[in-house]
Amino acid sequence: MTIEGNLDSKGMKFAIAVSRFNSFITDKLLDGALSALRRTGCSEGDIEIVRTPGAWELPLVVKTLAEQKRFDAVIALGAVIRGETPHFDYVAGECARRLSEIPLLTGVPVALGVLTTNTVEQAIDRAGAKAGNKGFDAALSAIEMVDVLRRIKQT
Ligand code: INI
Repeated sequence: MTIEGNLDSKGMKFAIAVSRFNSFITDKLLDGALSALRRTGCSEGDIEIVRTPGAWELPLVVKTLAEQKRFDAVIALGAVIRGETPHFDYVAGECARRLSEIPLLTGVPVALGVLTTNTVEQAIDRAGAKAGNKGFDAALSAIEMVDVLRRIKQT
């Protein structure tokens, strides 16, 4: 038997936590995530968007949202660009590491849509230019995770 999640988000509730730092990139990631949710059937009223100052602040906001149990999944969006910060390794590493702990603590899936790139060009490419839109991809992962967890629990 294979258990696999579908990409139908009708009736699912999502929170999107999106950082304002590098908003010229994160706005595109948000557009991508919203497009994926809408195109798979999610209603506008089932999506809440929360802004954070930067990627560093995402884990606490995502944890707070996940703990509320109001959402089937939380999508975290941000952009950490190496060229712009000597703190890249701390901000990028800690953000991803702490986000990864939240689903295990809360049981709520968290999709990682935080870009960590060496250059602005790479970030642009991954936010809808040449290399797809990682916000779109993160939202699809969230939808699939909600469905696959439901299916596992039903068996
Ligand atoms: N935050 C980001 O989301 N991306 C970055 O590239 C970045 N840089 O370059 O520093 C960044 N810094 C801000 C950080 O996330 C916090 O908001 C700040 O340190 C205040 O806590």
